[in-house]
Amino acid sequence: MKSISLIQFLIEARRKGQLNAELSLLIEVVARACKRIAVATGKGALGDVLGGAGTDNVQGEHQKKLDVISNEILLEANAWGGHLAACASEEMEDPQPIPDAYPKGHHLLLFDPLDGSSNIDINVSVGTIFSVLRCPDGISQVDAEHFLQPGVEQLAAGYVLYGPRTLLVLTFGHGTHEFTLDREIGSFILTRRDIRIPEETAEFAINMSNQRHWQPPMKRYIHELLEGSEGPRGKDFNMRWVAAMVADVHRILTRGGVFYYPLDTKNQAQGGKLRLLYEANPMAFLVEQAGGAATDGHQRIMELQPTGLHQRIPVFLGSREEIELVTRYHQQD
Ligand code: AFP
Repeated sequence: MKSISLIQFLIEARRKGQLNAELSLLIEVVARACKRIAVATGKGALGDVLGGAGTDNVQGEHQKKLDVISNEILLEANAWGGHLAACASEEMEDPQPIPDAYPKGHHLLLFDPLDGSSNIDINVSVGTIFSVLRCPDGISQVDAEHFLQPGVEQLAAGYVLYGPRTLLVLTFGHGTHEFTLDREIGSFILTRRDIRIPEETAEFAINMSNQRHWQPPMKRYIHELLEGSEGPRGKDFNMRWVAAMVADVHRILTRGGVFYYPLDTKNQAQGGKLRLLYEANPMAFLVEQAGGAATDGHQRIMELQPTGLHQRIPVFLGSREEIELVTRYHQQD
Protein backbone atom coordinates (compact mmCIF):
# COMPACT_ATOMS: atom_id res chain seq x y z
CA MET A 1 0.00 0.00 0.00
CA LYS A 2 1.37 3.44 -0.96
CA SER A 3 1.73 5.50 2.21
CA ILE A 4 0.33 9.04 2.26
CA SER A 5 1.83 11.49 4.75
CA LEU A 6 -0.21 14.18 6.48
CA ILE A 7 1.55 16.81 4.37
CA GLN A 8 0.72 14.99 1.11
CA PHE A 9 -2.87 14.56 2.27
CA LEU A 10 -3.18 18.29 3.01
CA ILE A 11 -1.62 19.29 -0.33
CA GLU A 12 -4.10 17.06 -2.16
CA ALA A 13 -6.99 18.56 -0.17
CA ARG A 14 -5.76 22.05 -1.08
CA ARG A 15 -5.74 21.10 -4.77
CA LYS A 16 -9.37 19.99 -4.38
CA GLY A 17 -10.20 23.38 -2.82
CA GLN A 18 -11.09 21.82 0.56
CA LEU A 19 -8.81 24.10 2.60
CA ASN A 20 -6.46 27.03 2.04
CA ALA A 21 -2.69 27.25 2.50
CA GLU A 22 -2.92 29.04 5.84
CA LEU A 23 -5.23 26.44 7.38
CA SER A 24 -3.05 23.67 5.99
CA LEU A 25 0.02 25.25 7.62
CA LEU A 26 -1.89 25.62 10.89
CA ILE A 27 -2.74 21.90 10.94
CA GLU A 28 0.87 20.98 10.15
CA VAL A 29 2.13 23.20 12.98
CA VAL A 30 -0.30 21.69 15.49
CA ALA A 31 0.68 18.17 14.36
CA ARG A 32 4.38 19.03 14.74
CA ALA A 33 3.82 20.46 18.24
CA CYS A 34 1.93 17.30 19.21
CA LYS A 35 4.93 15.18 18.17
CA ARG A 36 6.90 17.07 20.83
CA ILE A 37 4.12 16.49 23.37
CA ALA A 38 4.24 12.78 22.46
CA VAL A 39 7.97 12.74 23.20
CA ALA A 40 7.49 14.50 26.56
CA THR A 41 4.59 12.18 27.49
CA GLY A 42 6.64 9.11 26.55
CA LYS A 43 9.60 10.10 28.74
CA GLY A 44 7.59 10.03 31.97
CA ALA A 45 9.81 9.89 35.04
CA LEU A 46 12.94 9.91 32.83
CA GLY A 47 12.04 13.42 31.67
CA ASP A 48 10.87 14.55 35.13
CA VAL A 49 7.41 15.32 33.68
CA LEU A 50 5.21 13.33 36.09
CA GLY A 51 3.27 14.74 39.02
CA GLY A 52 1.73 18.09 39.84
CA ALA A 53 2.99 21.48 38.69
CA GLY A 54 1.97 23.06 42.00
CA THR A 55 -0.39 25.48 40.22
CA ASP A 56 -4.14 25.66 39.48
CA ASN A 57 -5.64 26.48 36.09
CA VAL A 58 -8.49 28.89 35.32
CA GLN A 59 -11.05 26.21 36.26
CA GLY A 60 -9.46 25.84 39.71
CA GLU A 61 -8.10 22.39 38.82
CA HIS A 62 -4.62 21.28 39.92
CA GLN A 63 -2.31 21.35 36.91
CA LYS A 64 0.04 18.48 36.15
CA LYS A 65 3.53 19.27 34.90
CA LEU A 66 2.55 17.85 31.51
CA ASP A 67 -0.51 20.16 31.31
CA VAL A 68 1.84 23.12 31.61
CA ILE A 69 4.51 21.69 29.28
CA SER A 70 1.96 20.79 26.57
CA ASN A 71 0.37 24.23 26.78
CA GLU A 72 3.79 25.89 26.37
CA ILE A 73 4.69 23.67 23.40
CA LEU A 74 1.47 24.52 21.56
CA LEU A 75 1.73 28.25 22.28
CA GLU A 76 5.35 28.48 21.22
CA ALA A 77 4.89 26.42 18.03
CA ASN A 78 1.93 28.52 16.92
CA ALA A 79 3.29 31.99 17.73
CA TRP A 80 5.50 32.76 14.75
CA GLY A 81 4.06 31.00 11.65
CA GLY A 82 1.79 33.87 10.57
CA HIS A 83 -1.30 31.60 10.43
CA LEU A 84 -3.02 32.72 13.64
CA ALA A 85 -4.69 35.82 15.00
CA ALA A 86 -4.78 34.36 18.55
CA CYS A 87 -4.96 31.15 20.62
CA ALA A 88 -7.18 30.16 23.52
CA SER A 89 -6.37 27.29 25.85
CA GLU A 90 -8.34 25.42 28.48
CA GLU A 91 -5.38 26.11 30.77
CA MET A 92 -5.44 29.94 30.43
CA GLU A 93 -8.05 32.43 31.57
CA ASP A 94 -7.73 34.79 28.58
CA PRO A 95 -6.84 34.34 24.91
CA GLN A 96 -3.17 34.59 24.01
CA PRO A 97 -2.49 37.19 21.31
CA ILE A 98 0.22 36.62 18.71
CA PRO A 99 3.33 38.56 19.81
CA ASP A 100 3.86 41.87 17.94
CA ALA A 101 7.16 40.59 16.53
CA TYR A 102 5.32 38.08 14.30
CA PRO A 103 2.86 38.39 11.39
CA LYS A 104 -0.81 37.72 12.14
CA GLY A 105 -3.03 35.25 10.30
CA HIS A 106 -6.77 34.81 9.84
CA HIS A 107 -7.45 31.92 12.20
CA LEU A 108 -8.24 31.35 15.86
CA LEU A 109 -6.94 28.19 17.51
CA LEU A 110 -8.49 26.66 20.64
CA PHE A 111 -7.00 23.70 22.44
CA ASP A 112 -7.10 21.44 25.45
CA PRO A 113 -3.35 20.75 25.57
CA LEU A 114 -3.52 17.58 27.65
CA ASP A 115 -6.89 15.93 28.07
CA GLY A 116 -7.26 13.17 30.67
CA SER A 117 -4.38 14.36 32.78
CA SER A 118 -5.31 12.08 35.71
CA ASN A 119 -4.04 9.27 33.44
CA ILE A 120 -0.51 10.67 33.06
CA ASP A 121 1.04 9.26 36.21
CA ILE A 122 -0.51 5.80 35.70
CA ASN A 123 0.76 5.53 32.09
CA VAL A 124 -2.68 5.37 30.47
CA SER A 125 -3.71 7.21 27.28
CA VAL A 126 -4.02 11.01 27.21
CA GLY A 127 -4.57 13.41 24.31
CA THR A 128 -4.61 16.90 22.85
CA ILE A 129 -7.84 18.33 21.38
CA PHE A 130 -7.99 21.34 19.04
CA SER A 131 -10.52 23.43 17.13
CA VAL A 132 -10.00 26.11 14.48
CA LEU A 133 -12.24 29.11 13.79
CA ARG A 134 -11.96 31.98 11.35
CA CYS A 135 -11.06 35.30 12.99
CA PRO A 136 -13.77 37.87 12.19
CA ASP A 137 -12.56 40.46 9.63
CA GLY A 138 -11.36 43.90 10.65
CA ILE A 139 -10.33 42.99 14.21
CA SER A 140 -7.31 44.89 15.52
CA GLN A 141 -7.26 43.17 18.90
CA VAL A 142 -8.69 39.70 19.42
CA ASP A 143 -10.80 39.28 22.57
CA ALA A 144 -12.57 36.32 24.15
CA GLU A 145 -15.83 37.32 22.43
CA HIS A 146 -14.33 36.59 18.99
CA PHE A 147 -13.93 32.93 20.00
CA LEU A 148 -17.63 32.64 20.96
CA GLN A 149 -18.72 31.12 17.66
CA PRO A 150 -21.02 28.08 17.38
CA GLY A 151 -19.38 24.78 16.46
CA VAL A 152 -20.85 24.84 12.95
CA GLU A 153 -18.36 27.66 12.25
CA GLN A 154 -15.34 25.41 12.92
CA LEU A 155 -13.00 25.15 9.93
CA ALA A 156 -11.12 22.19 11.34
CA ALA A 157 -10.90 20.10 14.48
CA GLY A 158 -8.92 17.14 15.68
CA TYR A 159 -7.20 15.31 18.45
CA VAL A 160 -3.91 13.58 19.01
CA LEU A 161 -4.07 10.43 21.12
CA TYR A 162 -0.89 9.53 23.02
CA GLY A 163 -1.36 5.81 23.60
CA PRO A 164 0.55 2.72 22.54
CA ARG A 165 0.53 4.52 19.18
CA THR A 166 0.39 8.28 18.63
CA LEU A 167 -2.58 9.04 16.37
CA LEU A 168 -3.90 12.23 14.82
CA VAL A 169 -7.60 12.26 13.96
CA LEU A 170 -8.61 15.21 11.84
CA THR A 171 -11.50 16.85 10.04
CA PHE A 172 -11.75 19.99 7.97
CA GLY A 173 -15.34 19.29 6.95
CA HIS A 174 -14.60 16.62 4.34
CA GLY A 175 -14.76 13.46 6.43
CA THR A 176 -12.83 12.32 9.49
CA HIS A 177 -9.41 10.78 8.87
CA GLU A 178 -6.81 9.05 11.03
CA PHE A 179 -3.02 9.35 10.78
CA THR A 180 -0.53 7.24 12.72
CA LEU A 181 2.81 8.68 13.77
CA ASP A 182 5.57 6.60 12.20
CA ARG A 183 8.15 7.07 14.94
CA GLU A 184 11.01 5.88 12.73
CA ILE A 185 10.52 8.52 10.05
CA GLY A 186 8.83 11.11 12.29
CA SER A 187 5.76 11.62 10.05
CA PHE A 188 2.04 11.17 10.49
CA ILE A 189 0.87 8.63 7.86
CA LEU A 190 -2.76 8.23 6.74
CA THR A 191 -4.10 4.99 8.22
CA ARG A 192 -7.90 5.42 7.90
CA ARG A 193 -9.70 7.64 5.42
CA ASP A 194 -13.37 8.58 5.87
CA ILE A 195 -14.00 6.87 9.20
CA ARG A 196 -17.65 5.80 9.70
CA ILE A 197 -19.34 5.23 13.07
CA PRO A 198 -21.93 2.42 12.98
CA GLU A 199 -25.48 3.73 13.55
CA GLU A 200 -26.21 1.12 16.22
CA THR A 201 -24.11 0.01 19.16
CA ALA A 202 -24.14 -2.12 22.30
CA GLU A 203 -21.28 -0.29 24.06
CA PHE A 204 -21.46 2.83 26.21
CA ALA A 205 -18.98 5.00 28.11
CA ILE A 206 -19.99 6.85 31.25
CA ASN A 207 -18.64 7.40 34.76
CA MET A 208 -21.12 5.16 36.62
CA SER A 209 -19.99 6.41 40.03
CA ASN A 210 -22.07 9.54 39.37
CA GLN A 211 -25.28 7.57 38.87
CA ARG A 212 -26.99 8.78 42.02
CA HIS A 213 -26.33 12.42 41.00
CA TRP A 214 -27.88 12.19 37.51
CA GLN A 215 -31.19 13.64 36.39
CA PRO A 216 -34.23 11.29 35.95
CA PRO A 217 -33.99 10.89 32.11
CA MET A 218 -30.37 9.73 32.38
CA LYS A 219 -31.15 7.37 35.24
CA ARG A 220 -34.02 5.87 33.21
CA TYR A 221 -31.93 5.48 30.05
CA ILE A 222 -28.96 3.78 31.78
CA HIS A 223 -31.26 1.61 33.91
CA GLU A 224 -32.81 0.28 30.69
CA LEU A 225 -29.36 -0.44 29.20
CA LEU A 226 -28.32 -2.31 32.33
CA GLU A 227 -31.42 -4.51 32.20
CA GLY A 228 -29.83 -5.99 29.08
CA SER A 229 -31.60 -8.65 27.03
CA GLU A 230 -34.34 -8.98 29.70
CA GLY A 231 -35.22 -5.26 29.57
CA PRO A 232 -36.94 -2.98 27.03
CA ARG A 233 -33.79 -2.71 24.89
CA GLY A 234 -33.72 -6.47 24.33
CA LYS A 235 -29.92 -6.73 24.16
CA ASP A 236 -26.90 -6.76 26.47
CA PHE A 237 -24.68 -3.67 26.63
CA ASN A 238 -20.98 -3.47 27.51
CA MET A 239 -19.37 -0.53 29.34
CA ARG A 240 -15.92 1.11 28.98
CA TRP A 241 -14.47 4.27 30.61
CA VAL A 242 -10.88 5.45 30.09
CA ALA A 243 -11.41 8.85 31.83
CA ALA A 244 -9.72 10.59 28.91
CA MET A 245 -12.31 11.82 26.43
CA VAL A 246 -9.83 11.49 23.55
CA ALA A 247 -9.40 7.76 24.18
CA ASP A 248 -13.12 7.16 24.75
CA VAL A 249 -14.02 9.03 21.54
CA HIS A 250 -11.31 7.19 19.65
CA ARG A 251 -12.87 3.86 20.61
CA ILE A 252 -16.18 5.14 19.22
CA LEU A 253 -14.49 6.20 15.97
CA THR A 254 -12.94 2.73 15.76
CA ARG A 255 -15.76 0.33 16.64
CA GLY A 256 -18.80 2.47 17.44
CA GLY A 257 -20.34 3.24 20.82
CA VAL A 258 -21.51 6.24 22.80
CA PHE A 259 -19.89 8.62 25.28
CA TYR A 260 -21.90 10.45 27.94
CA TYR A 261 -21.01 13.16 30.43
CA PRO A 262 -24.47 14.26 31.57
CA LEU A 263 -25.55 17.01 33.90
CA ASP A 264 -25.47 15.92 37.54
CA THR A 265 -25.91 17.54 40.92
CA LYS A 266 -22.12 17.96 41.23
CA ASN A 267 -21.58 19.80 37.93
CA GLN A 268 -25.01 21.47 37.59
CA ALA A 269 -23.85 24.85 38.88
CA GLN A 270 -21.19 25.02 36.12
CA GLY A 271 -23.62 23.76 33.43
CA GLY A 272 -21.83 20.40 32.98
CA LYS A 273 -18.35 18.92 33.23
CA LEU A 274 -16.85 19.22 29.74
CA ARG A 275 -15.86 22.45 28.00
CA LEU A 276 -17.91 23.47 24.98
CA LEU A 277 -15.11 25.16 23.03
CA TYR A 278 -12.12 22.93 23.86
CA GLU A 279 -13.76 19.49 24.08
CA ALA A 280 -17.42 19.27 23.02
CA ASN A 281 -17.34 21.26 19.76
CA PRO A 282 -14.23 19.68 18.23
CA MET A 283 -15.35 16.16 19.21
CA ALA A 284 -18.86 16.85 17.88
CA PHE A 285 -17.39 17.98 14.54
CA LEU A 286 -15.23 14.81 14.25
CA VAL A 287 -18.12 12.54 15.25
CA GLU A 288 -20.65 14.18 12.91
CA GLN A 289 -18.20 14.02 10.01
CA ALA A 290 -17.99 10.27 10.70
CA GLY A 291 -21.78 9.87 10.56
CA GLY A 292 -22.42 10.02 14.33
CA ALA A 293 -24.40 12.52 16.40
CA ALA A 294 -23.59 14.88 19.29
CA THR A 295 -26.07 16.69 21.54
CA ASP A 296 -26.19 18.32 24.96
CA GLY A 297 -29.24 16.16 25.75
CA HIS A 298 -31.59 18.64 24.13
CA GLN A 299 -30.03 20.03 20.98
CA ARG A 300 -27.15 19.61 18.56
CA ILE A 301 -23.90 20.70 20.27
CA MET A 302 -22.55 22.41 17.15
CA GLU A 303 -25.55 24.78 17.04
CA LEU A 304 -25.14 26.07 20.60
CA GLN A 305 -24.20 29.74 20.83
CA PRO A 306 -21.26 29.90 23.28
CA THR A 307 -21.59 32.40 26.11
CA GLY A 308 -18.13 32.09 27.65
CA LEU A 309 -14.64 30.95 26.72
CA HIS A 310 -14.62 28.27 29.42
CA GLN A 311 -18.32 27.37 29.29
CA ARG A 312 -19.18 23.78 30.24
CA ILE A 313 -22.01 21.64 28.90
CA PRO A 314 -23.40 18.09 29.16
CA VAL A 315 -22.14 15.88 26.29
CA PHE A 316 -23.80 12.93 24.53
CA LEU A 317 -22.05 11.70 21.39
CA GLY A 318 -21.46 8.67 19.21
CA SER A 319 -23.61 6.13 17.37
CA ARG A 320 -26.63 7.96 15.99
CA GLU A 321 -29.48 5.71 17.18
CA GLU A 322 -28.45 5.76 20.85
CA ILE A 323 -27.84 9.52 20.83
CA GLU A 324 -31.28 10.12 19.33
CA LEU A 325 -32.87 7.93 22.01
CA VAL A 326 -31.10 9.48 25.02
CA THR A 327 -31.81 12.96 23.63
CA ARG A 328 -35.51 12.09 23.24
CA TYR A 329 -35.66 10.98 26.88
CA HIS A 330 -34.24 14.35 27.96
CA GLN A 331 -36.51 16.35 25.64
CA GLN A 332 -39.60 14.52 26.98
CA ASP A 333 -38.69 15.33 30.59
P1 AFP B 1 -8.76 16.15 32.95
O1 AFP B 1 -8.08 16.46 31.66
O2 AFP B 1 -8.91 17.36 33.80
O3 AFP B 1 -8.17 14.98 33.63
O4 AFP B 1 -10.28 15.75 32.62
C1 AFP B 1 -10.56 14.80 31.68
C2 AFP B 1 -12.00 14.89 31.32
O5 AFP B 1 -12.36 16.21 31.07
C3 AFP B 1 -12.36 14.02 30.12
O6 AFP B 1 -11.31 13.79 29.26
C4 AFP B 1 -12.88 12.74 30.74
O7 AFP B 1 -13.83 12.11 29.93
C5 AFP B 1 -13.48 13.22 32.02
O8 AFP B 1 -12.79 14.40 32.38
C6 AFP B 1 -13.35 12.21 33.12
O9 AFP B 1 -14.08 12.65 34.19
P2 AFP B 1 -14.21 11.81 35.56
O10 AFP B 1 -12.88 11.92 36.23
O11 AFP B 1 -15.30 12.51 36.27
O12 AFP B 1 -14.53 10.40 35.18
